[in-house]
Amino acid sequence: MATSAGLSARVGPVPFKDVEDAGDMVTAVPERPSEEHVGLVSALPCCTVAGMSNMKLRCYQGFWMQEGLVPAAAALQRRFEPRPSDVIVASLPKCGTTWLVALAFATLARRAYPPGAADHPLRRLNPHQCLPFLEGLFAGGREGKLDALPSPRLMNTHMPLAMIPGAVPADGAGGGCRVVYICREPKDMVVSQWHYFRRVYPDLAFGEAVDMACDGTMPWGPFWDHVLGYWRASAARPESVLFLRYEELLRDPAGNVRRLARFVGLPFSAAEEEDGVVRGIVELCSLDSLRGMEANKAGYVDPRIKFPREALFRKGVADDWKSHMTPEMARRMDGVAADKLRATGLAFP
Ligand code: PAP
Repeated sequence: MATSAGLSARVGPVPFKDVEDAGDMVTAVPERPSEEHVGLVSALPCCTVAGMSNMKLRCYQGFWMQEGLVPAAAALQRRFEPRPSDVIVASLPKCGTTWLVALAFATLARRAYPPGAADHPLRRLNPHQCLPFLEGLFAGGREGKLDALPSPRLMNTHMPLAMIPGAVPADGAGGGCRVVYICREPKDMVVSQWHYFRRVYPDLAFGEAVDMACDGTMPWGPFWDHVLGYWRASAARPESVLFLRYEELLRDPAGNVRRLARFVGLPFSAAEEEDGVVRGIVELCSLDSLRGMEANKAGYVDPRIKFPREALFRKGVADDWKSHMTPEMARRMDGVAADKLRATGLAFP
């Protein structure tokens, strides 16, 4: 288990759950006292999602989020200080986050934890426990823990890029870190979201999930603005933002793991290729492998909201929308996509 003294001597990324559990670390990093945000939150546009126990979303700087996360977004923008060696895994929910988190951790930490090792953290922890979730930490005033992590830090967020200041500085400016973004065909994201949400909110109608995506009023939405923020940054600064697609990962997982490794400055050596390290990472992080781990069969993603961890590992295919959407729903979503993505160079064929 990690200790704060032991951590400083280590190379990152280290499994974040171990850091959280280390007693002396907890006392070494006091929580930030909560700030007064009532005025900020109550002044923002609001909408509720009926099928989700009237979940309240607020529109903050153009993006909808659960109102409890607005203070986290504000604190993150004010206080997050990226290190040049940081790697941030970013996504909208249900676009391949868990898979990419696992692949990124296995790739960056492969020297300390070869993928075949019996004690690999991904064999005892849910992938989300291996990375700090930025807005979760900032929501609880616990972001001081990030400072104690050894470099390179590997972190996870659903925040739009515009809300992670300094991650990708404007053209010509120095600094920043590296961001790996994953997106997914939006109709499949909606299907995945609906199945997931229904585990806690069984009354959510599929049509409501489609409406949320089309109207933009889904957590961290609008989809288009979220994706385009990262898409445009990847075009302007390809050395800073790697833009991946879930469908491409399905088609060629090994090729995309190699891309990821090159992007973070840790390309696989000829010896690693020969030893089957890439194949080992792909196998360790495959849906069947992760689904079979005890840590992913029990427990909750977030103990407060009670989404079972096993709900993160459902079907894992492309085009599942074909067995869920009416032709009219699909046409509507495709129409919104065509409209929002016109002349951006981004498309979901
Ligand atoms: P999150 O953003 O809440 O972490 P996320 O991991 O993005 O969720 O979404 C889960 C989806 O990724 C599920 O898709 P589905 O509902 O269409 O099946 C899940 O099956 C898929 N998924 C999770 N892990 C893997 C994996 N290792 N390989 C392929 N797909 C995966």
